[in-house]
Amino acid sequence: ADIEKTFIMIKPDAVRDRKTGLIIDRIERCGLTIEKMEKCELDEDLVKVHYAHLADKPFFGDIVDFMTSGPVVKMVVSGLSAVSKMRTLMGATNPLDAAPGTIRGDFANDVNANIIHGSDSLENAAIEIERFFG
Ligand code: YYY
Ligand code: MG
Repeated sequence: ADIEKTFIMIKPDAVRDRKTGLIIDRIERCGLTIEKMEKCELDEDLVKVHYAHLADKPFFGDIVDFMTSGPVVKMVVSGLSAVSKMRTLMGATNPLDAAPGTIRGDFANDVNANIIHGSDSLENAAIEIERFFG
């Protein structure tokens, strides 16, 4: 396995509910390292670019509204197989399908407000790190 960097974002629901520390604890327990971290608010244009792959879905407006509803905590996380390890740790996109013990399985109830974002490939990780920290 290679050391990789991935882009992680704790979404507004989790920040509002003060789950940031619990989520960081789970990431570090997996042996992953927080390289960069910043709390910030996202503007609508950035959210639209980030979720452009879903622009034709009926729930796209809900994603934009939700992701601009309050501050997020954005991170660069590194470690062995960090991209896939974080996807496993996060659990399925829909919290109803996310296994117990995963971040979404344990903290999320709603597919739109599903607590955390993580890059889905090494290629997208590089693009997203540049998008949010470049
Ligand atoms: O990468 P991941 O977040 O697990 O899923 P995506 O398919 O990239 O969707 C991004 C984002 O869109 C998801 O985290 C919540 C929202 N969403 C939704 O509200 N309803 C769906 N049916 C699918 C996705
Ligand atoms: Mg995705």
